[in-house]
Amino acid sequence: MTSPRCLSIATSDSGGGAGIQADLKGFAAAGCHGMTAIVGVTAQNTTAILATYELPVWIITAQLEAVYDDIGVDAAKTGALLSAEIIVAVADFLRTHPTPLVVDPVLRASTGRALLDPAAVDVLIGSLLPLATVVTPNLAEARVLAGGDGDRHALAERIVARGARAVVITGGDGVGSDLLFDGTEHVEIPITWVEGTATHGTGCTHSATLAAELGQGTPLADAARRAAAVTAAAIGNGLVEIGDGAGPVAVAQPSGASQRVRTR
Ligand code: PXL
Repeated sequence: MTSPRCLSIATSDSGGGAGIQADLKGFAAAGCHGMTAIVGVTAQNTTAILATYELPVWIITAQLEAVYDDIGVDAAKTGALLSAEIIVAVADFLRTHPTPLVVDPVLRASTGRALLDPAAVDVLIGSLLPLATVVTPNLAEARVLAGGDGDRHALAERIVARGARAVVITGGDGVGSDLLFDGTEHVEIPITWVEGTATHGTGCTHSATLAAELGQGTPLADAARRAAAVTAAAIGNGLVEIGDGAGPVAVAQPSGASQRVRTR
């Protein structure tokens, strides 16, 4: 009996709030075995990213090979990928290892620093979107991916036209719902608005939970509902006392040792 195997391809946040660290907490909360292919490291706390370091592509691919060769992956997610070179390496690998894939198109930290070279956006659109089961931009990221403005329905349709199989435009920018578009139907996913200042890691928690659900075979709309609910609760539980800036969200971890069983 094994747990669903979920992989985060993303960047470390030394402050433990977002990135790889949030993804692992999200996977654990969803009862998955979490794994990582770390593409870079940030020196970061709740107030700022002080430095960013990209890992060489060979060690990123080596991490992916190590995990896929022995363990296997039921679902993966990407987070901050930092550069065009890294996106190309990750996309080349995933193209030959088809996997249910959540692409969280992280462009910028909420504290301001870019987490993707702006020149790499076209590479993300051209090489990673076509591999995505679902892409999870916030509204600002959706405008960039869609290449212009428009209402959420129009943005979602343009993003799917650019190759993603489905998109969830996350709310939280004052919008009371996430919007799922699967290429056919627009589905509003209501979000329980939770007042809270400890919001660092919100997007990562959302996409990690979505990946964990897809890895367990949950249908996309149900997986998106679950991701919205878990993320709202994690903001409600957020660790406001941690650091001087926006504290990390806190995902409720399972109380017992029991994990969901993966069926082959
Ligand atoms: O929330 C997006 C994100 C992803 N990855 C890393 C981050 C952030 C936001 O700060 O630092 C490493």
